[in-house]
Amino acid sequence: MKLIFGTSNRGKLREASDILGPDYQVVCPADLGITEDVEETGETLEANSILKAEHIFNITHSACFADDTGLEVDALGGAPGVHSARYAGEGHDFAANRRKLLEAMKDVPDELRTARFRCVVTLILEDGRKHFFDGVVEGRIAKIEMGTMGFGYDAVFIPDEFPRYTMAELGEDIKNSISHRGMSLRLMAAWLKENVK
Ligand code: ITT
Repeated sequence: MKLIFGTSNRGKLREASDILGPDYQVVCPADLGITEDVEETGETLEANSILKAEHIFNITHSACFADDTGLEVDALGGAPGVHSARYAGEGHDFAANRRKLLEAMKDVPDELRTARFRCVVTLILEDGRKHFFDGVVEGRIAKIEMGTMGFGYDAVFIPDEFPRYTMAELGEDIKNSISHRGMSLRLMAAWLKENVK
């Protein structure tokens, strides 16, 4: 089955292809020559996930999905949350975002460094109906950056299942097996198998 993933983030695209496996051909808007971006003006992950999926559906009228992901840090009252991409400014600068986060967390003791990635996927099928799939992975914020794999906040996020490593040290296969995106996209794939013949 061909699915358009409404993202401009190549890291997400690679992960989605691996997670969904050979039964799905995952393409992104850029591969189809679609260059218009959508403004993420929603106040929630779900709202932005819908905006991104609808944007692609309105152009293509084909089966598509989008994800909006946020890092919720308890010691920061849930920030950066829905603003994770623009935490350090408009540039979507992953390194600047990580630096700002580590600075904000510099005096926070170990036991209060809990955090989670939350991912909301919106799937829109050709009939225009929407379906939602949520994924979450619990962990904590590292004191320094560690690892070079992955993207975004991976180098500062230590998942509870592997408490000695950041996501960026664990690598893509392990990340996908435990991650927020792995969870939501596996739920989506299971739903598609059951409901779309
Ligand atoms: P699209 O909207 O085009 O999909 P984006 O990178 O802007 O790409 P989000 O708004 O969903 O995607 O992401 C919010 C931020 O969270 C952004 O800075 C991401 O790099 C970061 N992020 C998302 N998923 C992540 C992951 O699996 N690991 C680490 N950081 C992640």
